[in-house]
Amino acid sequence: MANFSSLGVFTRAILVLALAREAFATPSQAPWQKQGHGRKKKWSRRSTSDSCPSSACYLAAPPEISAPKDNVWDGLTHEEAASVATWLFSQSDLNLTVSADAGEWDNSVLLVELLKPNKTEVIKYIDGDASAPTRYAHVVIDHRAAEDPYYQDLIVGPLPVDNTSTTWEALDYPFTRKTGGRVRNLDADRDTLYSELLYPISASIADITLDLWNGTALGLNNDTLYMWGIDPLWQDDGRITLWTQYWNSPTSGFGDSTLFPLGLYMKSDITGRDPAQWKFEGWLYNDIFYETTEEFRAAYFTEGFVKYGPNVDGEWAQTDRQGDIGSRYKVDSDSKYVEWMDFSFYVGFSRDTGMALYDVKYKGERVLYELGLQEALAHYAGNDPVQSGTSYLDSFYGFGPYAFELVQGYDCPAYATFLNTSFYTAETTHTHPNSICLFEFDADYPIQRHSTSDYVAVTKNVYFSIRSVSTVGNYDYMFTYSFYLDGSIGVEVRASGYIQSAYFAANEDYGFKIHDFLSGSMHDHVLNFKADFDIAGTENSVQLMTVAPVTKEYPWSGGKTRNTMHVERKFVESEDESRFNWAANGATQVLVVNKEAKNKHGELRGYRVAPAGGTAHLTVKDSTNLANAARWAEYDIQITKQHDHELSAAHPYNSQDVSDPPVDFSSYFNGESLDQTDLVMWLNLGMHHDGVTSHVETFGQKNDTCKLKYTPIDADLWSYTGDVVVRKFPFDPNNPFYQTGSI
Ligand SMILES: *[C@@H]1O[C@H](CO)[C@@H](O)[C@H](O)[C@H]1NC(C)=O
Ligand SMILES: *[C@@H]1O[C@H](CO)[C@@H](O)[C@H](O)[C@H]1NC(C)=O
Ligand SMILES: *[C@@H]1O[C@H](CO)[C@@H](O)[C@H](O)[C@H]1NC(C)=O
Ligand SMILES: *[C@@H]1O[C@H](CO)[C@@H](O)[C@H](O)[C@H]1NC(C)=O
Ligand SMILES: *[C@@H]1O[C@H](CO)[C@@H](O)[C@H](O)[C@H]1NC(C)=O
Ligand SMILES: *[C@@H]1O[C@H](CO)[C@@H](O)[C@H](O)[C@H]1NC(C)=O
Ligand SMILES: *[C@@H]1O[C@H](CO)[C@@H](O)[C@H](O)[C@H]1NC(C)=O
Ligand SMILES: [Cu+2]
Repeated sequence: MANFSSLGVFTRAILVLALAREAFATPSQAPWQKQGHGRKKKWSRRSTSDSCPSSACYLAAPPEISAPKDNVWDGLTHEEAASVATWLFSQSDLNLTVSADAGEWDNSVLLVELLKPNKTEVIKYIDGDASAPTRYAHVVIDHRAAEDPYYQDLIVGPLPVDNTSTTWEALDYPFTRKTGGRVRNLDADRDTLYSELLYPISASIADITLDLWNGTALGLNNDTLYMWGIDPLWQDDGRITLWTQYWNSPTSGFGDSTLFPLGLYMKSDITGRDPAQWKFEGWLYNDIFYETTEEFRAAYFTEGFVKYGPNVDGEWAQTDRQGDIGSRYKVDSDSKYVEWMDFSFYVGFSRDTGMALYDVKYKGERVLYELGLQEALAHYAGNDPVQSGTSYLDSFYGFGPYAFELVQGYDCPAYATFLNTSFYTAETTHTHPNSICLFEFDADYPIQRHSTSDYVAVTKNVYFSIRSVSTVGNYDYMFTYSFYLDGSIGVEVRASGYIQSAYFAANEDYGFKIHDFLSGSMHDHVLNFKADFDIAGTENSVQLMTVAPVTKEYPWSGGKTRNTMHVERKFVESEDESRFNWAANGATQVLVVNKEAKNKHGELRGYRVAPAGGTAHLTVKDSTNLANAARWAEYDIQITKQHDHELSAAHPYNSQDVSDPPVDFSSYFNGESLDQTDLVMWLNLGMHHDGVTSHVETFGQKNDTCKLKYTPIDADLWSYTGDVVVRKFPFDPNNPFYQTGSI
């Protein structure tokens, strides 16, 4: 394959339909390399040769090369770090204690690393003949041997260390606050805090914690509760305030300890280093603040006191593999019916709009009656009448007739399952073989992971895609619907092919000059999808959940307000308010829910609809070209009550009578209630386009490729070790050890 330049487009727009109140993954994919072919589909298949030497058939290690310059950002060597550590401990004015022996009133070394060299010096080295910049170490000391403990940033050098020229000085040039590289340490007395304050107070209500949760937090080995709290500490009016909460203990090694809060909170004033000055300041339970233990105790033992249960570790909280690995996907090729994991759906196909999905079920319940393309608009603009006058509505040409055979190994993985599509034209039925593909794929990131000091869990993000490509004129639209293990569904459009270009003269406001007398022609793509959700039945509502900043006083905030945020919920009541755009900063979640269907926690069941990588509605307002032919392109999200007579957002002949088109989408909005009714979402994906040039290099790829043998790249999962630790003081380079711990 030769190098080639392309006036092509590689762009995408994605929506995710995610299960509400579940984490979801955003799909993303690497751009693929375009074959150089136009309307006549001719491509050079790359040969798969068996004549390669057998060694070449394995995934070869990348060749070793030599960097042109030293990597001056690469950190200290073991020897440098060890020599700095040794030197620091010989500086009596630093008064250091080795970390393992250091208590709350001893100084210790927190960090020894390379001080990043100044760019001014580095440039002279990497771009010129200067020698590499002098190296310095950045050191942080935890200075706790003082009434006012502090962290101290130091610069130590020059390196290598010697006893005459190496010095330390405060590092503060990178900081805006010039206080000699010192920052106060509010965390110096962690052990004393528990032993002198938190455990004794916890002991004073041990009868209550036993009664509530059959446990205590006393600092004993048989504790089943523990306490931790806010970060950062409250720092108001010169006082330091700590809030701690009780938590249940995990019963497994999965690192899920953040899932078991118990809802009882303790407030204390921990200003200064003298525990005698610290003060317990109250309890909070069920949003009621009690200033003293006596007050809390009295309330607790009063009849009618509301007690809630504990969160308890169990399978629900754990990330280990549960259940068997089952069959993955099944296809009825004749009926075009597909099952993958907990999903099932039917594939429909039409001349106007190509592939669509119907009766999409998750765990046996329908979530979408219909999910499919309605229309694709390419609205151009330019200083000439042809570009300015062009606004293709592509269903006129049809997506079905242009859904050609897919290229195995390029459009879809070679192992994909392929389906045929057919359409009627000129008294014939045409079949395009292999024009829909179905395949599983491993995302380049896991869908879940967690590590602890002695356990790691990670789950492959295997997803399932169905794809077709319609090449309508110069443009190739690649449509992909993807299904994920977390229940989410991705809708993705990628555009490729050739741009439509403009003559360059006086066209500056509409694009870039990209060849001798050529301009890219700016245009908006907007593609409308119908998503007819049915959540636990057809009667559904749309909830808008907005995260909003708020200034608020709480029962526990001591009469002061706090600047924070909260969630505001409302429903889209009718078609009078059901055409809108994605909120700035992703602040508003759009949820299709069923008010009558709650999950076991009492929350509404539903799907969230979210943009995931670029959506757009039409920039042009009240388009002169289109008049009423594409009102569907005006907003990101539009919701109507379902009617059998409001079947599609568009009509393939809308372009023939733009003022009075066969389907004027805006007339669907006539104030009907959207409260618990069968509703349809009309969602736009889009891209703002502008031609630029690109040049594709093949980076020395040979024509012949060999089949990859996977055996040598299978990972040995039991070789997982964790961190390699090399002790620096004393320096012990020959005895590394392994540990996966929090620092
Ligand atoms: C040095 O640190 C120790 C505690 O490790 C402390 O007792 C002593 O007062 C400190 N010396 C000076 C001069 O600060
Ligand atoms: C790096 O730049 C800072 C800020 O200009 C300067 O204070 C510092 O001395 C420089 N460091 C070296 C090693 O030249
Ligand atoms: C620096 O001095 C220490 C003792 O003060 C000595 O052990 C060490 O060898 C000296 N290092 C160098 C490089 O002279
Ligand atoms: C309470 O905790 C103790 C000790 O942890 C345990 O032996 C006992 O079974 C627990 N009781 C209940 C009711 O869970
Ligand atoms: C926990 O240990 C302490 C001290 O060893 C003991 O007094 C207490 O009874 C134990 N609590 C339980 C619930 O076993
Ligand atoms: C697809 O079309 C090809 C070519 O006409 C035919 O051989 C094949 O059986 C068709 N597949 C299905 C599932 O209909
Ligand atoms: C690849 O094949 C083409 C046509 O056979 C040939 O012209 C070209 O030189 C080959 N390229 C390489 C890198 O072998
Ligand atoms: Cu485009």
